Amino acid sequence: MVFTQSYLLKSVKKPIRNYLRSRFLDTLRLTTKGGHGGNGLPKYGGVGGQGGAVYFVAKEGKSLRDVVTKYPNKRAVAGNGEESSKARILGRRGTDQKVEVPVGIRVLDDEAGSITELDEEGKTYLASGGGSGGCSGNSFLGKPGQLRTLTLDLKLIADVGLVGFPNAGKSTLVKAISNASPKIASYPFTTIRPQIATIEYEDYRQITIADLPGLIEGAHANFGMGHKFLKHVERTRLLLIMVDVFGFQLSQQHRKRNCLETVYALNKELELYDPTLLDKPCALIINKMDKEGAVDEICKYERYFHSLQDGLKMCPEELIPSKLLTIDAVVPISAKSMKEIEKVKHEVRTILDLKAAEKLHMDWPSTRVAQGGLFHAPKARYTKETQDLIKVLMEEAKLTILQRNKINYHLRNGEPLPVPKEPKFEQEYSNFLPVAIPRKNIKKRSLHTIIESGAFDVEKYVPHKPKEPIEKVKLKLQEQMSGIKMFPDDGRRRRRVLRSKSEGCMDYVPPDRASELLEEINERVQWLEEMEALGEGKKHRATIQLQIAEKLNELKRLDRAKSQENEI
Ligand SMILES: Nc1nc2c(ncn2[C@@H]2O[C@H](COP(=O)(O)OP(=O)(O)OP(=O)(O)O)[C@@H](O)[C@H]2O)c(=O)[nH]1
Ligand SMILES: [Mg+2]
Repeated sequence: MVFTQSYLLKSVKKPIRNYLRSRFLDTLRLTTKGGHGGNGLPKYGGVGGQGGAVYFVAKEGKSLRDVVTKYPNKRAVAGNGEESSKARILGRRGTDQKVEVPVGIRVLDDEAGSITELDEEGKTYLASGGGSGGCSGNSFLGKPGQLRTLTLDLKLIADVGLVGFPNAGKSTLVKAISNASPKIASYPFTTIRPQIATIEYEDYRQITIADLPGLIEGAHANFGMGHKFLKHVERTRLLLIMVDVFGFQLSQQHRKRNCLETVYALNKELELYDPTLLDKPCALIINKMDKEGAVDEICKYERYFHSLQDGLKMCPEELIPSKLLTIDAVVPISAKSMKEIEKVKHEVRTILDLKAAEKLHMDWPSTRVAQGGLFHAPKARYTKETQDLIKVLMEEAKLTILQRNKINYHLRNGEPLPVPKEPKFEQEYSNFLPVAIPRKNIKKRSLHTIIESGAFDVEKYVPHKPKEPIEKVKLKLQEQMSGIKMFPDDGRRRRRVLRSKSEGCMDYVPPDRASELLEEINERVQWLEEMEALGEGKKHRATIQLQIAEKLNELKRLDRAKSQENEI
């Protein structure tokens, strides 16, 4: 009997779904108490030490579970102040208690509500002050420290919040794009506690993503996991809404929703939790595109994803939200087969950067922001040695300040150095080129006038005359000039070219070479005499005498030839 009873009790204690027992804590009630002030010593006017204080200090990597481990009773108490004594008139201050809490904690008071947010590493909050030490002002009796009961509420800090129905493939996507390895299974609510993963890019940029437990229709009424995890998307900068291309059906008793309806349902749940969440930038991920018929399915609703307003007519009344999400990007993917995963990464980064730029009222890509930094990441890095070498080369090359600035700009940007360009004539000297000034009163010529001007006449073909050999031409010319026949007669009668008198040309009469030679000799003799008279004869005498001798020889040869002709 006893055995049966204990067996039954045991079986009652055993949890039905073990995996639902989460070690994840996101709220914790903690009692804090400042240290008691030490008593004074009236005999000597000694003052007791001040009681220690309890502080909350935000620390990266800590969890609320760590707080519970350190303070199992959920009480953090600071040390009491030292009592004044003969040996130590002024009592020592009690030791402070520093409670290390995770970054992202909101401290709540039962009466005052939210008091502070410890959303940065090292941020501190004084939870309970210590009591003052005993002195003449308080009859040398130390005061008790402050006692408070505070709630620590953790809101995860991630850049991207992943929201979707169960089984949509959220964890599969997180596994594909980040370093995390969350639990993946084909049953709903596989993920039962939020998990933060980091997406790393090739340029070492890191973006954190929060994988949240699935939401279901009616989560606001605490169905499924309820809304309790939605607080973790409050601090995210981008909502990643994920849906199964074939929609979602929790069980046979529930209605099947297609993928467009699931988007409206998620929209409604977010709105019911906090309508301001809908103002966040949002990307819609449609998963399981590898499944058969997925393309046909997505084609049915594709145009409504970009404008949810238009699709409202297809939305069941109970799912219609009063405020709609603005979807910045729609990315169909297959998380399981890792298809289009890079596109998700790219979209996430682009949207975050764009929104950050918009917040700063900047253009994108910015022209006003200095090169380098977040928005102008260098494409390549020049080593210090290369940069120094380029600087020396710039000095050597005596570049202008403008040219140096241009090269420095490329160095800073990690871009290839500019290639020097040959100045284009037209560009460099265009100012100097003659400008064709159009004539005033230009009249258009008619086609008839143009044809008459001979512009369309085709030139007649004139065959090219073969050239006479140069030596032959030279001999002919000599013959003409001297009047002596040097060119042997080829027996053919030469045609005399007679030009008309109207052209101003006379019949050609070869001059007498002998009289010509005599004239030339006389000219030279006279010229030499003149030179001799001027005292310049010595300079030219030899040359002129040589020329005269040559002419005389030629004259002799002519004379001999003539006498021979006469003899014949
Ligand atoms: N065919 C196919 N199956 C997928 C794809 N992505 C995920 N799944 C499957 O869908 C099931 C659910 O995947 P999870 O990643 O656990 O889904 P979840 O959205 O995290 O689910 P909860 O944690 O329960 O909210 C698993 O059996 C996955 O193998 C996909 O792209 N194609
Ligand atoms: Mg999951």
